Amino acid sequence: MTELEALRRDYPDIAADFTIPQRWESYSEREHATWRALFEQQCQVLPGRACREFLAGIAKLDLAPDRIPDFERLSDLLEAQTGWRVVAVPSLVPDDVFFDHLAARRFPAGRFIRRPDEIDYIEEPDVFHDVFGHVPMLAHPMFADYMQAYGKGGQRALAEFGALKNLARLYWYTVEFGLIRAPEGWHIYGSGIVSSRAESLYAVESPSPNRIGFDLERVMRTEYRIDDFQESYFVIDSFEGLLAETYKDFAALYAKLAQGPTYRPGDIVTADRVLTRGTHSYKPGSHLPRSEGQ
Ligand code: HBI
Ligand code: FE
Repeated sequence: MTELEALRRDYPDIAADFTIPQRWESYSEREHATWRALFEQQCQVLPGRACREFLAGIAKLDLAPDRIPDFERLSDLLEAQTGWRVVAVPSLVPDDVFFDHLAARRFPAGRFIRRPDEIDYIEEPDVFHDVFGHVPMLAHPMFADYMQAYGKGGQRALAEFGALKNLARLYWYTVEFGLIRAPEGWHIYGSGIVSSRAESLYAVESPSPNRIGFDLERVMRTEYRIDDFQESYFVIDSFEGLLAETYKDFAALYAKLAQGPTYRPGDIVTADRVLTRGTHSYKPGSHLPRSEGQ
């Protein structure tokens, strides 16, 4: 049975591109209340910590605590800004499907919302992570282009052995867990951080993680952790600069990456522009290390 056929049992109306109708009317009051609780919690921590482009996106897209957004209405506002739309999916979709959506400027967002007992941590992306975490940055023209470039890069990387792993690391350390330079230090733009209260505080203020100036090859050589706060964050100077990196010859880069070292999540190397060297002392819920692909 294919992945799509398996999903069809729970989602009879799933399409070939893994999209489903959002059925906004079907959200319960309890589900809207979960959105509201998460939204209000983040509004308390993000001013002064999230970058201004993220906060501007929230305002431009009329994102508000009262209700889970209706994707059609949200997409109309987003499309007017950058040409992107948001489509509903069950949760994680296969890599090729994900890349095809991004390359077409469609962001696949989980339809479900976490249960109240999962407020602080979920394994699969829900509507709060996907819409609150990812969509505001898609209202920023440079970032919108960067995400599409990632989708196109992914389509090509699928054909090249090993390249997907390198590209997925870039996504992880930018789109999901990226920081950007600010006059007073660094601000958050990564969706995995902005959608988590605890990691928003940790990423900006904790002395525990390394904060290292972004370098494309360095990031593509660095494994990541999926089960705990990041040990290293990579700090970009600007979204213009990040987008410019995607115009590099990735085929030559992948060939180079096939040789040479792979770094562990907490490593610091000689060539790094180190902004803060982590103490690694604060390890919330630290369990055994687990990283990508394990
Ligand atoms: N699907 N819905 C969804 N969201 C993601 O962030 C996502 C995905 N499928 C694959 C994927 N991410 C990554 O494995 C790729 O970026 C490599
Ligand atoms: Fe995400």
